[in-house]
Amino acid sequence: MKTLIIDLNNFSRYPTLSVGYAASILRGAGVEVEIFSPLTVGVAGYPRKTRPRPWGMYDHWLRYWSATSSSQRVRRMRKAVVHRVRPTNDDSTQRILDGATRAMTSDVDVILISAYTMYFDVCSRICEAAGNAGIPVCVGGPYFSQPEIVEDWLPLPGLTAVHSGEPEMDLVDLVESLAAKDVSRLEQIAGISTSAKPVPNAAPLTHLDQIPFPDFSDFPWEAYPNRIVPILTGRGCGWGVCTFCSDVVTSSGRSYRSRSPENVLAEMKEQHERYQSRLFTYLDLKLNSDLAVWRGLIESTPSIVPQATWTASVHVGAKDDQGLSLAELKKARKAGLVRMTTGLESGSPRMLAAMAKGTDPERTSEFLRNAHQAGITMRMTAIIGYPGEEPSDVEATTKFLEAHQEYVDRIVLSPFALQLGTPFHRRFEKDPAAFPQISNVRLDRRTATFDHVNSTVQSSAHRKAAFGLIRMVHRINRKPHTQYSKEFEGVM
Ligand code: B12
Ligand code: SF4
Repeated sequence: MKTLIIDLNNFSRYPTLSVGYAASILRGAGVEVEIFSPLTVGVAGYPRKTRPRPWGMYDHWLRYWSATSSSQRVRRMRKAVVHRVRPTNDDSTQRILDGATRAMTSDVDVILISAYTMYFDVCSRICEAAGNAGIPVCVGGPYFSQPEIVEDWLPLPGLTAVHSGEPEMDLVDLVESLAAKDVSRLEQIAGISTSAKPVPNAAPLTHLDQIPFPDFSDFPWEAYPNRIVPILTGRGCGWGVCTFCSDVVTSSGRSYRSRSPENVLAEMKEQHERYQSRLFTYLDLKLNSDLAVWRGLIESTPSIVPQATWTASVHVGAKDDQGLSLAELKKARKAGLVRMTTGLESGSPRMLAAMAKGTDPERTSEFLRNAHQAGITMRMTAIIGYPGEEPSDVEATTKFLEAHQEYVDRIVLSPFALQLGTPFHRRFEKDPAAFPQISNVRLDRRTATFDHVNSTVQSSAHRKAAFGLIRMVHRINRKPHTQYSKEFEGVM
């Protein structure tokens, strides 16, 4: 039996974890697997933020202004421009379709597509081609955890089923039922929706150590600038309550579960040997969620992979032990941790409380100084325009960054996004009157976000404060590359 996996995550810096897991599980059960990656037909992944050009500040301001404009026309024009430069544009869609169709040879029994919602158009054309060739198709991915997305995709002609949740334990059964075109067996699988029967997500996986290590052997390693291996030590986030966060409502992010430190270290060793790589990126939303894993990594990595270099995301919680003391950060640096990312989101305690961020600017400040002293470069995310934000809150973020510019390498500043399924969205859905700042709300199912007008950001005082913040962000982002930020440029 042969399964074709189409990877529409398609990142340009390293292989896709979910696809590596699927390949490994299916091969382990004797299923023949072929992977189609759009990189092999010259379609670049989604662009990630890199060092801006000197004039980038004005470009940033224009993008911010057009994203938050109250004029629908301006926002529509912005979307059209963005569409043209993305790998979902017409040229890329055609190339992906041609490549995927070529891969649908007569010996393919089943097609699995792993997709972001932005790839709806190309998926619909792939499904149609598969339907014409009589090959069953199942689609899955992070955002199929949301019923609105499942409902949108299910009617696609040629699509047999949508999967919501983590399919690892059922994947072989899933592929066999699809190949046998046995719909009643297929519908027994948790998380499988068919046009006849949309269902809720499969329950989150519990015994993560039972999953085999991902197989990245089919990925076009020569297409990446260097060999970075992605690893995930757990699913979800140990904090998990930030109101704006869509990561913790995705298929694999819905609750926090962890692997054992031994299992993670064994994977690191095996992947190092298989792919001759010493570069790793941990995809965990909060690598310091389970302190036994975090401490296991900073303790044992040097003996497992000497001279390993790696990156991670952490959450600097205001309370309790976070595993991020100066001594621990120094140890982490010695173990190869060269770049971390963490969410500042705002420098205003009032906004952090509104977001349920669980952080405190003073503690974050201490953390940044310590990380810098330990020699770890730092990337931070920040949000502008969270509903109810005053110009003085924006100024607090600018001041925080100004005071810490020496310790921070890159800032990703994003306008508040109302994302489908987030705690903010579900609250808004129940009681829109509680958020008088938000109006003209319309779901864009292709991006799983709601277009809306946010009056918080429309005043000239807020715009002025926003410009000051963008200027500060630009100053930080213009810092020259360090050796390590170069190695992981565009990764995080
Ligand atoms: C790590 C990560 C990245 C990494 C690597 C991405 C990659 N391609 O490997 C980086 C940082 C590069 C990145 C970039 C971007 N990302 Co990203 N990323 C994530 C993150 C945090 C984890 C993804 C991951 O590996 N999870 C672990 C694996 C095991 O889980 P999974 O992918 O969900 O797969 C499981 C299930 O979904 C399912 N599954 C997956 N595919 C299939 C297929 C079938 C047939 C079946 C049955 C099941 C199935 O099985 C898997 C195992 O359980 C998610 C958030 C999240 N919590 O998922 C966002 C997320 C996937 N990213 C997102 C976005 C928007 C982006 C960007 C476009 C952002 C940007 N503008 O820069 C870029 C695009 C990158 C690209 N494709 O080129 C969105 C996707 C939203 C959407 N509408 O679909 C997410 C969900 C974040 C969010 N909450 O908004 N990302
Ligand atoms: S700490 Fe990060 S991943 Fe965790 S809930 Fe908050 S924003 Fe989401």
